[in-house]
Amino acid sequence: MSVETVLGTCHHDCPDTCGWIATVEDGIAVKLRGNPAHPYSRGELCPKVNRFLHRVYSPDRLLQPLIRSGPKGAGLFEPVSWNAALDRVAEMVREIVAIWGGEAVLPWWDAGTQGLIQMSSLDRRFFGRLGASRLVGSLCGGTAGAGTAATNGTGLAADPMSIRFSKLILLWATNTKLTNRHLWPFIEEAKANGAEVVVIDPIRTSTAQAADWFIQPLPGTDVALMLAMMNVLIRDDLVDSEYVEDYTVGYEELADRVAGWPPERAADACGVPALEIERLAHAYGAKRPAMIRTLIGAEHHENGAMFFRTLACLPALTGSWRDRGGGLARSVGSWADRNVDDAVFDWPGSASRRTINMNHLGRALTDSNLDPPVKALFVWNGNPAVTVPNAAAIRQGLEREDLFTVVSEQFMTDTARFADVVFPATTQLEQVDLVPSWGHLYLGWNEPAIEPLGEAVPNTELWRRLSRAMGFTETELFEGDESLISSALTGVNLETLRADGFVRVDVPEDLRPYANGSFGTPHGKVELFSRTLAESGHDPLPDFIPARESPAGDPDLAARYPLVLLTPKHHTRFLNSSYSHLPKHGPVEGGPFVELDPSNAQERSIGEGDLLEIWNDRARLRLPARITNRLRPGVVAVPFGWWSDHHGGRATANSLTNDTLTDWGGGVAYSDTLVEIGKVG
Ligand SMILES: Nc1nc2c(c(=O)[nH]1)N[C@H]1C(S)=C(S)[C@@H](COP(=O)(O)OP(=O)(O)OC[C@H]3O[C@@H](n4cnc5c(=O)[nH]c(N)nc54)[C@H](O)[C@@H]3O)O[C@H]1N2
Ligand SMILES: Nc1nc2c(c(=O)[nH]1)N[C@H]1C(S)=C(S)[C@@H](COP(=O)(O)OP(=O)(O)OC[C@H]3O[C@@H](n4cnc5c(=O)[nH]c(N)nc54)[C@H](O)[C@@H]3O)O[C@H]1N2
Ligand code: SF4
Ligand SMILES: [Mo]
Repeated sequence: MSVETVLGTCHHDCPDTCGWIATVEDGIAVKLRGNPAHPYSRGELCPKVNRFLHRVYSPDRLLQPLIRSGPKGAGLFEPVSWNAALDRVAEMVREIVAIWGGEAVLPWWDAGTQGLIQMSSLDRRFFGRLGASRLVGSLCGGTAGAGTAATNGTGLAADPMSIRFSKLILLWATNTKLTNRHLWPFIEEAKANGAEVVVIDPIRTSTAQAADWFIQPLPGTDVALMLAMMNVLIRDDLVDSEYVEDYTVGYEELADRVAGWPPERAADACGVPALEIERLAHAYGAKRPAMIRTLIGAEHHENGAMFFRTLACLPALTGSWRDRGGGLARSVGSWADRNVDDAVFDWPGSASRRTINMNHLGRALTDSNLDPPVKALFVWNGNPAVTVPNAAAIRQGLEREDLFTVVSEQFMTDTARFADVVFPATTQLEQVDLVPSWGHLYLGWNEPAIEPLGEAVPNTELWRRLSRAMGFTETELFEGDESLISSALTGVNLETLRADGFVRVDVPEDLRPYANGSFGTPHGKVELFSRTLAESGHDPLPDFIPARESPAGDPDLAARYPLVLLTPKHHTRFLNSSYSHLPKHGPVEGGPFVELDPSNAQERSIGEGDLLEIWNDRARLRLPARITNRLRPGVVAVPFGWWSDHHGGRATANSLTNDTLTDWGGGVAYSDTLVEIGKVG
């Protein structure tokens, strides 16, 4: 018997990017565990990926190409040969391009794998060569990055691992214990050294329960809270005036603006008592090092970019960037650009093509004025029928008889059910990749541990095969995987990386990016006042404007739909929609439900477990009630990630959600959703 161990890296869209070790016996992976040598994940995986081999070897894996044999969405398919499937796609795409032009083809992809080449590499060349429409916007992180950059000039942020040196930790709109679990031990280390942990979240999450202090604003109102914090910091002389003098612009204008936001005014807007706001501002102004930790929870609001733009002003006022364990820690993905340049995958001329925001997939598929209309859709690394807001419009679009849909997947997802052709995709155990991380400063290597199952292929191989089927001949379209990886890397020794499984991004151990200014703005200073924002039609200063779809934003709408709906990540065994259908995941988590406060339940005579209807103009869902003390009155929650089958074959959480784009950054405001609920029968 041959036994070997193979080093790899988790590919999931998760900040932790854990290192793993697969044990392979006679070509079959029999064990997957964390790599103890990995400096960040330190030998642990998670409740999802501890069961990854069940996913890889699931009897439900798609292992052959399929062609639709029933009505769209029915999930009826017949297996066909790769050649037959490729020929069908090539024939349809040629016809569509001949009649409608290349822009009638739309690629849609997300971060189902965030590996460098399997997330997005040869697809850019393939669709560039075709002249297809270009997908823009972001379901995750784009708004947070753009908001932060409006203040700091770039999205570059503090090293999350330096949180171990902090004395005050503000976990602001992030559910660390669930979504970023490998950071928690570093927070515990700080706590053991006396740090205070504050959680700011509209939901009393498991992270909030583990905190020293929990602050519960109404959803989408934090900017008011921040404005009042700055009011107090300035009023009570808690500003680092030297830092402000040397490294910021617009302090006077900002001071003027926040003077209009005393804690009492903010309290009215955000529902946090004025005294608590004062206390928070005082703690933030006095304790050092003070780290603000956030990921993407607060970006999904109509004022999502403004949240991050305003948040980034706080460490500049207190000079907290000077401290190891201070500043603002969010995605560190852009630090990886020191060693990784994915622009090498671009295709010349693509930049001029028509763009479609990925969050508006439903609108694009159903817009009769779109010229040219979307006639062919390719989806990989994502399950938009479940994960994109206003999903009812997406389903309506996917049902179009004149739309040709191609999906590359590991499983028959809600999206894949609507495909005309499905291609089987490999898992991370079956493909080579390099995985940059947005949660820590290590690049991970992923050596394939086993041969591809059945006829599944990595995404890169799919694009090579499609290029061949289309009769394209440019050599760039056929570049091999290892060559793609090495062409994008600089300053990394591939042999060492392969042997170790990870390498630190080329940044100092003590990374304090803005201790001495050096912000990414043209003058190197923090823009408390932003001329760039003014020029693009935004308020140059932080300000709080309630979302249109919120109780304060549209009283008429709120009269019909008085409850704010949050649809958060909730389950330890789910990664977005990726695991809810698997036997060791979905059934263990129970099923979807509506969570609400006892007062809202009482008003409507709702008891625990009652079947509820939850609805707005977009959709209606039926789910059992779960009455808890985790939400404020007026806020309800439905967990995200369940497929339509789990909802009785109907709408999912995102059928209800708002697809208004964020103020800037190209994201989407699914957390500004209003609904009503009532007991069925
Ligand atoms: N178990 C598990 N882990 C995951 C995932 C998963 O699906 N399951 N998904 C992964 C992915 S793709 C990502 S991007 C990360 C995301 O990681 P996080 O950003 O930590 O996760 P979210 O749950 O999206 O949002 C965090 C919190 O933001 C809160 N929030 C929403 N609106 C507001 C607001 O207006 N103000 C404040 N203060 N808080 C608000 C929500 O209540 C939620 O508790 O998690 C990753 N990790
Ligand atoms: N209401 C609501 N909506 C949300 C969120 C929320 O909290 N609430 N979270 C948002 C966030 S943060 C995110 S990141 C998005 C996630 O949205 P999606 O990216 O659509 O997330 P997943 O459901 O994980 O779908 C990933 C799919 O990629 C497939 N896949 C994985 N690896 C490969 C591969 O190598 N090749 C191919 N071809 N396929 C592969 C998986 O099988 C899976 O079906 O959802 C967003 N939508
Ligand atoms: S999903 Fe996240 S926590 Fe789990 S193994 Fe992958 S990177 Fe680690
Ligand atoms: Mo995400």
